Amino acid sequence: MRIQVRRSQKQLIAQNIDMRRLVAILILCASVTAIMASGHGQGSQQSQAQPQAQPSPSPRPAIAQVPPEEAARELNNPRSKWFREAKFGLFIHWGLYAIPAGTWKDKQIPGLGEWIMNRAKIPVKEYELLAKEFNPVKFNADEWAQFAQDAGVKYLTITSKHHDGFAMFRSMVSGYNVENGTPFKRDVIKELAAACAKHGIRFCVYYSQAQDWHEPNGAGNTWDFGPDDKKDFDQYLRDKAVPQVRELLTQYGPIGLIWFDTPRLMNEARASQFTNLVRELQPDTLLNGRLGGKGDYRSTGDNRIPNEVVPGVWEVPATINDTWGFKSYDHNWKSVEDITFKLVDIVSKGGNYLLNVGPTSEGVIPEESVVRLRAVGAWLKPNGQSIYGTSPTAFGAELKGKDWRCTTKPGKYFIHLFQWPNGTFELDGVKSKIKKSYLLVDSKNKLKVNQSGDKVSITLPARAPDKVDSVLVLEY
Ligand code: FHN
Repeated sequence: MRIQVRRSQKQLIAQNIDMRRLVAILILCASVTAIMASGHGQGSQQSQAQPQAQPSPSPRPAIAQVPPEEAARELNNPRSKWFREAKFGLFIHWGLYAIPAGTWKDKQIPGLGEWIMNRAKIPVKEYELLAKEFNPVKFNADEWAQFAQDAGVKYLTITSKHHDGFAMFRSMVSGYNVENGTPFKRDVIKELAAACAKHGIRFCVYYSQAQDWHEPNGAGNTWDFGPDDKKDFDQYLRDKAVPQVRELLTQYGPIGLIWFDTPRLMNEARASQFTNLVRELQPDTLLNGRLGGKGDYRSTGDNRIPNEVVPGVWEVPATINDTWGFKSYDHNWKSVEDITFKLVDIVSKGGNYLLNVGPTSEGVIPEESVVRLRAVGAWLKPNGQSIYGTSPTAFGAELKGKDWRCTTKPGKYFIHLFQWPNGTFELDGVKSKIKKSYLLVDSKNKLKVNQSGDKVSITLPARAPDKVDSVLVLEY
């Protein structure tokens, strides 16, 4: 396999900033135009499209590019250091929608599990009765945090309130919450925050700041409350969303990041109410890119992986099947091979992978998700140093295929081999002198390196040490 070595991302940014600025601005304009034209923009106030878990086949970019100086700002932000190093996070979508689990009045409702209220146009008065049934007696925060640790994720982001408006935490602002409005009477966010702290997992919360189908003035519920443009959205922000975010920031210790979503009706002024609150109460907390104002990092579209290295700080939110919230009949689980590849692929392009699980109404993370994520965690144990804290590929030609990927640290290339080559692995265009090479799981056994000019050839053992991804290290 023959490839060209490229300079590092930081060098490129530093040395080519002027030349690239114009190109980047043009790309940015094209990306934004394409996203807005498609009507799917995360920041588009016009977009009423109901999201799908799977990417649509449209050519819109997975993520809007930003100018190089903006990417550099994201990368140099000390607040985002832990996030840049973490690379792998666990998303949890859990709420009342886990009870119907995709079926309403004996009918399977198409679309995402957590969107059932909207898709079936369930009136608030009917939907809110689910709270009286919510009693997830098998929920064990410690087991969830242990699972997150076993899976090798470094942060966990849970829905503290999704679009249905139901808070999974004790709230003085609205009685429509898990502690005051259900037979369960326990604060899920409190228990999970404590368990994550114990297991060394950064605790983060998702909060649907704009859509709230329970509130007359929240965005999204047009079947009970009429069109959004007739609503007093600022009343909803003032009396529910902003005070609830205040509760999240004051009741549960450090919050790694707040994951806002679908910024309908949001604008800079409205977004700044949240930004100011976060900066005032927890200045270290990161803001994601879907608030409706400037965030500390950006998300791709759901399940959208860019085709190339993307400068800056970003994350791919992704489903493990085809829904976020639990659906009893969604069995389209991604394989361990696919998840591992996606993790490495995303990291080699400079991003984080935020992989979702949707627990049941009993408080159980589906076994199919557990088995798969534990397998990824087992791979990460000996191979984690090729993921956590790494930088993107030094090459790039490999991104056209799926045989291998590269992640880097100073003085090291980690070559992830998804196809085990027959005898030798060859690199072309290597400018540095390779000092040694070995398999990450067998670092004592040095492999034979032949370097002639910028061509490098490594002699490999006959068998791959890992059937999914064997990591070859080249030190220079
Ligand atoms: O509408 C939500 C959806 O339910 C889910 O929470 C995803 C996760 O990225 N965000 C929105 C759609 O993009």
